[in-house]
Amino acid sequence: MDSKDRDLTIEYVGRPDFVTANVSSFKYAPMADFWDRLVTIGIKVEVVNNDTEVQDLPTKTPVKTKNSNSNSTSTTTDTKELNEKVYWIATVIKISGYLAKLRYEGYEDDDSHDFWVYLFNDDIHGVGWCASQGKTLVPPRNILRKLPDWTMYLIKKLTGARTLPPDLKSLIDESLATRFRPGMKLEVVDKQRISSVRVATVEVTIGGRLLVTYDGSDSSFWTHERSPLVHPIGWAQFVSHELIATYEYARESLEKVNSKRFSPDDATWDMFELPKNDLPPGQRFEVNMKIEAVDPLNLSSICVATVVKVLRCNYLMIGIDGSMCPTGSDWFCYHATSPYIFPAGFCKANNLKLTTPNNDENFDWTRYLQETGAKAAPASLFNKDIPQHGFKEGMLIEATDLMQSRLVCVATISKIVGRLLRIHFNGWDETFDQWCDCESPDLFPWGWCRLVGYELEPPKTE
Ligand code: MLZ
Repeated sequence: MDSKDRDLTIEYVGRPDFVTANVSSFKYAPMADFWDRLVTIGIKVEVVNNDTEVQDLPTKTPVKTKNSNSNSTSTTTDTKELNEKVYWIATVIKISGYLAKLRYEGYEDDDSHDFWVYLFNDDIHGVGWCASQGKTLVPPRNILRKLPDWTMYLIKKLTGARTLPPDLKSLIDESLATRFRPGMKLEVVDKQRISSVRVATVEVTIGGRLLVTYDGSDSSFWTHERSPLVHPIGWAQFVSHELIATYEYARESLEKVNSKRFSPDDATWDMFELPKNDLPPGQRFEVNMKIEAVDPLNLSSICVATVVKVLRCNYLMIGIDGSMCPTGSDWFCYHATSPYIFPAGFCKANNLKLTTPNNDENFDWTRYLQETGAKAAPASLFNKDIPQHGFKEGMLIEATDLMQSRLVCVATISKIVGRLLRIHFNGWDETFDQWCDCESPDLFPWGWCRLVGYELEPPKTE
């Protein structure tokens, strides 16, 4: 792993104006469902004591510390080998994504020695770990000077204290587990022709992200296993989506879906969270209905668009009015419940810029519908759920640049409209901004890159 991203993540987190989104706000982030309960302000941890000269200090006093959670007893020994890591207790003062600001026990209100750590780091453990591993607890020199009888102090401080669970490492590993593996086949939107899907093979998996290579080509694509752009084998044929593949594949893949018999390398339907088809009874999107939609090829823009095709299972093919290719190669597929489609008038109601056909400044929906002889899709058809996400404007996150999806970048939530977040990439022009759903799998908590071992793109500086 690059030291560049470690420094960046830690360097930023110490800034006074720095606010990050909580891990629990990200639906699909590792440990999102329990992190905020596990890691709270005030919990105590055992952390490597990097006060180097501490290594030379005599540790003659056998010390007993008792932790309320573990009931284990740690005894410091006087047989500590030189250069062996020693530890000390610290309290979590602040939490930022997967990082925490710690203060060594004994510094009380003195914040001048506070330091940030990745909580998943191998140097951080729950209280009781040193005892169980025969590791030594020694205070930093400053504290030792202040508190010669620090053992009693520690016992008092640790009584009833909360700490990290002893199995944190396995909880982390479990939350990073994926059913996708290199060699697996799936169907992925063709990045060169977004109206089609192609068969692709997984090359790399990392933190739920997938690097896939389109079969029969050298072209590859970074995406996420929960992205709406990836599908199980047989999906295109089943929902009647355009597919670029051999005739054999088309036939066999449909057979596989119908018989539910897949090859060992196939990504199967149970590996995907399929959209719910809960449209109001008797109501359907219809061809030629007008909507507003996030442009998948320019995610900073919400455009006037048309339902050009209705596929099976309520998938819709959509085209952007005024810029549709005559061949239909830039039509794109959103599910009817997608958070990226809106009823006509959505932008106006939310004071957002609507990209209109021919950039007509005086665009008016009523007139446009008359002129085109089309009708607007009824508002009742659209997904109106707004999850309780906890994101706030100004929060920093790590986010995939979906136009260059290899890049995970430092980003800020610059605007929130219901469940829609406007993601601004720090240092980059606003034309790089992208509208993302609050449940997008391409948004990550601060420290995620470091957690999974992926390079974080720093803000652009000039
Ligand atoms: N080379 C590209 C990189 C853009 C990446 C922006 N990420 C937020 C460019 O300069 O356009």
